Amino acid sequence: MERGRFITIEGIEGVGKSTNMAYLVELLEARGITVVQTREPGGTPLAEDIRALLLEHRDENMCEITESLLMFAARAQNVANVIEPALAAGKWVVCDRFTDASRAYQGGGRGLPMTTIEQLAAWVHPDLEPDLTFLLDAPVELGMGRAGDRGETDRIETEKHEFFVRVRNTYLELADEDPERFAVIDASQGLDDVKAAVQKALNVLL
Ligand code: Z5A
Repeated sequence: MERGRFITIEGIEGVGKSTNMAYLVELLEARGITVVQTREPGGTPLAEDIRALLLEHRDENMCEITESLLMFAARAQNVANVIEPALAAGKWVVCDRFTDASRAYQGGGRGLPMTTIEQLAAWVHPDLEPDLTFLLDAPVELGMGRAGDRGETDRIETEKHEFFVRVRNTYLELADEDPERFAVIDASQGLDDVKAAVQKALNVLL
């Protein structure tokens, strides 16, 4: 059986990852492709419990090493129990965030050495890289404004503006370094234009 394809969606908060993931799945299913949707941190019951730990507010400060290890612990579960079995069965997997988020948030945002993140990535998913990564890019203020309309903020969302600027810049650097894998989409456009850009980039892969 032919192995499925692995597509990830990245970007700072509020840029439209969930919205466009739903659209992407719609496009793939319209072509008769079986799609498995997942997200990170999360995607399995245990990984969703880890997600709750990562995002909840608590009195004790979570140090950046703990945060990174928990992100990769959740990822190990998602890769082993959802992503790899689906790809092996010929299904396509669409994942809301993956290791690029660790590179951008824990590497760029928190300042953890990229070599450490790459070591964790090599341990957790030695043979797995996305076939295509959509980077939805927009200024931090715009993303925060859209996300802010939802009300509640989680632990990571309470970070300062500069943190998200570093995250955004790291995402853009990653995309620059690997233009074959990344499709950078201007997410500040209206939703119809964003969707058209998503469709165009997907057609290249298809
Ligand atoms: N994290 C990490 O640090 N390290 C890691 O390795 C991983 C994650 C995997 C949880 O992520 C946190 O974990 C996240 C990174 C960290 N922390 N932060 N910040 P998440 O993906 O669950 O949470 P999120 O990034 O905060 O996602 P989000 O807020 O749900 O945003 P979104 O999915 O990108 O946006 P959306 O819900 O699709 O859209 C937001 C609103 O904007 C909504 O009302 C839409 O209708 C509207 N929208 C969307 N597109 C448009 C356009 N083009 N025009 C107008 N309005 C639009």
